[in-house]
Amino acid sequence: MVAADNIQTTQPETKFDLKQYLKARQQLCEVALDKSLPMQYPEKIYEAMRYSLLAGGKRLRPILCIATCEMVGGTVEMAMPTACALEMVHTMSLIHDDLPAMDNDDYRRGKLTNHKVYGEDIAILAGDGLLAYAFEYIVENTHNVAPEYLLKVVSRIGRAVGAAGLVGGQVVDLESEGKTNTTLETLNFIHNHKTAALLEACVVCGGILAGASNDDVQRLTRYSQNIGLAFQIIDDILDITATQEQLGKTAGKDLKAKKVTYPSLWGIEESRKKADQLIKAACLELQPYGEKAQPLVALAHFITSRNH
Ligand code: GRG
Repeated sequence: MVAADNIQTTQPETKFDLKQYLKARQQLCEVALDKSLPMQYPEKIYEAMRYSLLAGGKRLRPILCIATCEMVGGTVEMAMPTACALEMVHTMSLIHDDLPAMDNDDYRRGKLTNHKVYGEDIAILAGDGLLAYAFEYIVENTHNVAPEYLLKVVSRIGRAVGAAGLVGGQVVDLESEGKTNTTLETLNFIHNHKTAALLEACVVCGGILAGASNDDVQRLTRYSQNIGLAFQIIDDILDITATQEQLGKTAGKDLKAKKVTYPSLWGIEESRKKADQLIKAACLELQPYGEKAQPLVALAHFITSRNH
């Protein structure tokens, strides 16, 4: 697990202790994720699925889901199965992204990638297994939530994952490989789909589970789209400025691949400014929730202050 102690928490406006909050929430998520996927026959595939699911990471997606559910009036228990499912989906996208046919990476979350340990065949199947299980897990394990809300959640996550979301973003990313004339519009398309779509599903589904109104859903959508793009801008900056040890994966990959990124278009300082503006806009959407929005406000600031 990524230690909460390594996290910088620059949020001037609030006394909210993000470090403590993240530590407690990460621990809750680790326990829930471990329980969600017990070992069974055929052990080989469960071992491969658990290897990546329990390899650490910031657990930002489940924490966003739980925080939003609580802000809108729900509980941790209502959100936890969906939160775990979102981490399963995120993990499977990382396993597939790291495959030789895609990004061809050897390290992820500070460990060897899934295919390096289990082979490409099992890594593909581990990703498929996690994706299918995520949907089953929500439906079978969520209690005290109206079935119509669960239907909405399942539909939202399906949309975020498929060709209208992660898959679509990945396809355009692959098409842009080796091209130095990728436009800002295409770059935005890639990251709105590859990165922001799943973050949006985390936030909006957390809200839906707690019975969010249409107005809530619109606010949460705008909040999450803004933090999603800011997250990617910072990710691009970290690819240049952070070490492999800090990132837990190969650093400097974008430069090496001559990939168009936000810092390559705008420079690092301007990119940081744009990310800060997006975070400000995101937090403005949360004003109606007052004190209850503190975790989501702090999480938004964490996105721009993180160093990994
Ligand atoms: C989802 C069906 C399906 C297929 C996958 C491979 C693929 C299609 C999409 C790629 C998605 C991808 C890897 C996007 C990058 C998202 C991103 C910025 C990941 C890093 O997230 P962090 O920093 O990582 O939150 P940790 O390890 O902390 O969880």
